[in-house]
Amino acid sequence: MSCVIQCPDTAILGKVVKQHTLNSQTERLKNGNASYLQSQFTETKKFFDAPKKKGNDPGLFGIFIDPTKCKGCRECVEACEDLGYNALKMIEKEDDTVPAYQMGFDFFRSLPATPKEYISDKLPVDMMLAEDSMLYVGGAGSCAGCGEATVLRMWLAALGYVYRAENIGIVASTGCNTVYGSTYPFNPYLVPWTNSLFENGPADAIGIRLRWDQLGWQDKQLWVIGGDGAMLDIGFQSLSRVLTSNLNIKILVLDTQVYSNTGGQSSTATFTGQETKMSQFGTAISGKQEQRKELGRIAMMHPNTFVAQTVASIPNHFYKSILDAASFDGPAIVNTFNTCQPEHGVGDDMARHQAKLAVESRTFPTFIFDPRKGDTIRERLSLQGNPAQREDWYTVPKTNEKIDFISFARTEGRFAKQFDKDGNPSKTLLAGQADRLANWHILQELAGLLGGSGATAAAESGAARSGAGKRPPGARDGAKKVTMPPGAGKRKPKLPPGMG
Ligand SMILES: Cc1ncc(C[n+]2csc(CCOP(=O)(O)OP(=O)(O)O)c2C)c(N)n1
Ligand code: SF4
Ligand code: SF4
Repeated sequence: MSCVIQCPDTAILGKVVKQHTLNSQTERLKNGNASYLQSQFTETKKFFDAPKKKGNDPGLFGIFIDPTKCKGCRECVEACEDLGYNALKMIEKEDDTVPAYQMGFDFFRSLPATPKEYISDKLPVDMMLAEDSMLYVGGAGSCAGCGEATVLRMWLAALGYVYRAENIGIVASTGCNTVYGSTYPFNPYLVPWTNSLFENGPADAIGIRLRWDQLGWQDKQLWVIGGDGAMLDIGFQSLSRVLTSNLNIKILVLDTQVYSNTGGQSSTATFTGQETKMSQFGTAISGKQEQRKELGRIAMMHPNTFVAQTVASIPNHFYKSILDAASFDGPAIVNTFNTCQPEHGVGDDMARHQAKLAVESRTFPTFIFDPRKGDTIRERLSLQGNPAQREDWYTVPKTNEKIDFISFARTEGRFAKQFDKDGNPSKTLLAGQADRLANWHILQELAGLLGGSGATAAAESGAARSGAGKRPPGARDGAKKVTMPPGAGKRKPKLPPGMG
């Protein structure tokens, strides 16, 4: 199912069907395609062997491609290969292949939905089998392989599965998402969507929320989406206002570390050493010199606010972040790392891979800060999702290779000029490395995994200047507890009727 989850364009879908249903559907076909279509379904351990063992009806599993939506990014093949299945391969769109795949997809659509008994509520990845999850249906004008589109699909899948389409509304801040999300005559969303301006998505949402609450629609999900330009820069004040409002407004940030839609200008989310349209690599400056602003850290310091940072390539963490944000009674923000192929200088099939590497290399650590978990920051903050949580860097057990920010930068075109002909990193990139380590140390310290009051300050002040970023002596000696106001985080989440 990884292929289905990771496809940015809803072009590859899976279904489970019972043998007698498949037989009756293919028997009705008069065109001689019955045996071909039967052969597209197979017996798997999960849907066939396991139910059979328990004495239940086994199901047959099939995966189908919609040739009208597939942009040929190869993300599905990469995801499948990474799991070691190698079940998919790319073929050309030709005059004889397209009609065959269209016929297969039409048949797929004519079948009934996957029966509920094959979708486990305990396995978030199963959600993509449910019809209620299909709220981002493809047809968007995004680039092939765009990381943002996969995040939008998975986000709406989780919300649709739990809350249903009729209980969801979107306020979009101008950016790539509004352009590919509203290019006439296509509309990838099956839920209401509105766009005001680049800078005021969160402010727009306050008006909608207040009106919805007047109408008694307290349980409906209202989400604002926007890029790092919208949320960290030009709409930052508006965002901060929402996070201080105690209102049930949720924010999804599509962080591509640049203003993607207008051609890749730097934002405050841009990494040190990254080359962008406003931080070119040349004789005067060599790529971005400032340190990245950490929206997640800033958001945590707002009162009674849920904050998560996550990636689509770790689906369980991603779905948990979205659903915990959705059930939180108050403002919630989920910041996601998104690959933007033209601006990051990576292949069309690399969004999943690069997001995973961004986590492993501390470039973009995952975390969940949930005020419901307790009164102290360390009780509220979980660094789950990151490998080797107590270490500076993660080392791959099999190869003993240390994965750091420089390893990540080596794989992307946006940092290419920061390496000399022998592959040595520049001073700027070393400063970027120190900045990423300093950020990681702050998160470790807040989560209670790194002690010592001087740890953060020493790491941060050294980061941009020297590229050192060393862990200070005695750093593990138990962090001080930070107390939150009494009663904070004790409110019970409200769910729409029937969803407890
Ligand atoms: C006030 C204002 N300034 C500039 C623009 C032009 N503009 C439209 S989209 C955009 C960039 C959006 O970047 P980001 O929010 O990071 O989203 P992305 O496109 O990267 O997903 C800019 C500068 C605008 N619409 N309004
Ligand atoms: S090649 Fe890309 S668009 Fe086509 S099905 Fe695979 S992931 Fe989806
Ligand atoms: S420019 Fe980047 S963010 Fe925008 S659609 Fe293309 S890949 Fe996605």
